[in-house]
Amino acid sequence: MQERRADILAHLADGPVTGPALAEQLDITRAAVWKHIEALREEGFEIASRESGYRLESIPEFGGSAVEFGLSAPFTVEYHDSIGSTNSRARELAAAGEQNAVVLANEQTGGRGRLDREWSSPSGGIWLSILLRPEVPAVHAPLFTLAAAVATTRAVRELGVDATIKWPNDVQVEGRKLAGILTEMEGEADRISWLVVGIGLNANVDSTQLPGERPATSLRAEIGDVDRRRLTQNLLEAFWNRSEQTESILPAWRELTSTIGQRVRVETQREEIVGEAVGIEFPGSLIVDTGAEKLTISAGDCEHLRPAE
Ligand code: BT5
Repeated sequence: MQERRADILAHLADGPVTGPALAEQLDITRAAVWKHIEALREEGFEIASRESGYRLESIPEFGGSAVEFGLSAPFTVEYHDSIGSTNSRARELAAAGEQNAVVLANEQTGGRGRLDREWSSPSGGIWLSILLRPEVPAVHAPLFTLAAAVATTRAVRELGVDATIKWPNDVQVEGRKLAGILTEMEGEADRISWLVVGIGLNANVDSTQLPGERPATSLRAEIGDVDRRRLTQNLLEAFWNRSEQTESILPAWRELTSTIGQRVRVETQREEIVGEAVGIEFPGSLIVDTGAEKLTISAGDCEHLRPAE
């Protein structure tokens, strides 16, 4: 959101304030104040003008300024009603030199999963990508994927959804996929240049619109429609806090996973491994005990077979 608009909203949050008072506090002209108020109204903020001044009556259900308003994380939020892929747009912002930016969409027409799979993104979901430039070596990148899974799981648990994480990046409810994460990055071995963490959360969408071997699920199917603005804020705040304390990510992930202790089949690019998932290690590798040996797997698709005896 434009910085001035954020300032105006911050002033309005404390109660009615007159145009001249706003102009003085922000050191801009009254005409400029009026223009910003009009722009906010166009974004869906209901702002009444009375004798006592401008009054904020309601915040839009969803959108960039709506999510930025009251957000306790240093992100700017660019909103699209419909876009190809928020990850692709965030990569453009990365190329333009930006950081701490979020691209948020109501619908994607070309949503992507891992390995160029399609990610179905109907209107009503929370499809977002977070652009960061963390000062860490490239091998740390998987931690941010895990942090996104932790943040998403915690945010939906607060709404009463019994979600768990399936290694490495699926948020599930009773074995059905509720959210997926796609991390992309560029950098040298010793330093990440940019990192884009894409989160796709099936929020206010019909689960019948979603694919998947076992049909996917949505928040609408689990608990009914949710306040996407608050949920997105909670998710972004949780992600930001984790990304600032990377040592907290693995312990938090272990608490929320349903993979450890399961018999699993993991398909990597080279082989298929079957065994008991016994742990996760920095920076996010799964340890599988095949009976003959313990293998450390850094990437792959994991299927839960049944709990290990
Ligand atoms: C993922 O891939 O789970 C990563 C999904 C990341 C999507 C976000 S949305 C915002 C950002 N912008 C993007 O373009 N992408 C990111 P993977 O683990 O490969 O799972 C993909 C598989 O999940 C597909 O092959 C389908 O079987 C299934 N799938 C597709 N759409 C789904 C949905 N909406 N919900 C649940 N499962 C889905």
